[in-house]
Amino acid sequence: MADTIIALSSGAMPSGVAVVRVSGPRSGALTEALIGALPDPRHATLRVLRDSAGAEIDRGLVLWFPGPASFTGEDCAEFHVHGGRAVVDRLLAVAVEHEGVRLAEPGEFSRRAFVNGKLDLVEAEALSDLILAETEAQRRFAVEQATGAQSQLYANWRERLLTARAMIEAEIDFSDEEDVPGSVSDEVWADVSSLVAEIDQHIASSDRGRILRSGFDVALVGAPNAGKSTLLNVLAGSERAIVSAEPGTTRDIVEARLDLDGYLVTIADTAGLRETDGLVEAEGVRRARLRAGQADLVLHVSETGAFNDLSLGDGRTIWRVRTKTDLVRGDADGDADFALSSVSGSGVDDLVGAIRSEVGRRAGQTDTLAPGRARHIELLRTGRTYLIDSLSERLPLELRAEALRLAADTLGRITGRIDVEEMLGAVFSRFCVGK
Ligand SMILES: Nc1nc2c(ncn2[C@@H]2O[C@H](COP(=O)(O)OP(=O)(O)O)[C@@H](O)[C@H]2O)c(=O)[nH]1
Ligand SMILES: [Mg+2]
Repeated sequence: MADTIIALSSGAMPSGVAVVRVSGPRSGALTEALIGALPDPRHATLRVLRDSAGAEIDRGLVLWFPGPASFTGEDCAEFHVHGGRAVVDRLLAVAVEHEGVRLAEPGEFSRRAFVNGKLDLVEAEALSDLILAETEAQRRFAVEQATGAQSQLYANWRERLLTARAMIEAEIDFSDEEDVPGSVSDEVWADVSSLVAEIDQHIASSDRGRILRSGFDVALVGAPNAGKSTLLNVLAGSERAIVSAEPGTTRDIVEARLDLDGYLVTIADTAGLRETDGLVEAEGVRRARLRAGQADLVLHVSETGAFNDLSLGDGRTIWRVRTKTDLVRGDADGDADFALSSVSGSGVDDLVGAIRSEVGRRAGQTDTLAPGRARHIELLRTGRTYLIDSLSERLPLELRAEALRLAADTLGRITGRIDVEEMLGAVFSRFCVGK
């Protein structure tokens, strides 16, 4: 018999209410032991919860969800008790005294829901995203994926490939019979080619998915003392980074997370770029370059208006930001895109406004689905490689059909339809306890 698992499923205590969730075959027996007779299924009922000696633990709403009509598909119960540490600790302690009942591991409820076919992997991941969502765009992205639209797309692709493979195998089987009509394979390969194009387009939108899900990454870089940390603090609206007239103060990367029009924007303050003998500062400079090399947007900050080449490689969007305009008179902006003073505040709104529109543009307003997780993108890329193999006319038809099967399996792994046992641990262990 599977273990019956129990955990606090609601957030930080103390709180008005805490929700403790139980799932597994002994849920009913445990609930009866705590409150007496089971309440009607799915009806919130006020009950006293008692330990085995009959002493009251607390009183609260109890819900009984007999499987399979429950979140996990198993028998489940919920106890809505007062959100005090000691209340919840006592309830959990009393519960795990029962044979076959133990505390849940991170993500274990969702994992059971997946195993019992209540959710596919994409939906389970989306649920975890929904719980972690801090901004409106993240919430919308997670909801879209949680409702299965993305899963449906992959299921359709997989279906097409399985059909294609069946047609090719039929052709292989009948190829020595004279009266088979003209090859159907041209049509099949044309469809596989167009599927490659669709997958390419989908992968190309992964930047958008990543920005929606993980946020838009901005890196502040430039010479020491240019005013990077001060600018970060102004953008964050709080003293996040240490500001000092002494050059080389910032070594670690300091981040501020902003919500701009519902999009999560992460701004990273970095060590000033300069040659240095200090080991710690040199490491800071290395990290600054690395971060800038991966950022969605680099703000190149300079107090002089002179901007040396950052040599960050191709594809970086770099904006030149002249700082400390309160200290200079007249026009000395050089070739800056923005000029501002973190002290007087002038010019700061222009920069924020520009970041706002850049994020909106790059995150896109369209409804097309975008993959937001590295796991999905990796599998899409692998699937695409198999499709390219299948299109190779140099290969015997048997191998081309096999490549179609491998591609279909790879797409099946995204939603978890295909042997996923080995990656379940990786997916669900990152969930929080009680989920
Ligand atoms: N007058 C003026 N001083 C500034 C401005 N921004 C930064 N500073 C000063 O310049 C010095 C270096 O700033 P900091 O933000 O630590 O530079 P960082 O090394 O690029 O992080 C500090 O003394 C700041 O107070 C500004 O807009 N106007
Ligand atoms: Mg600094």
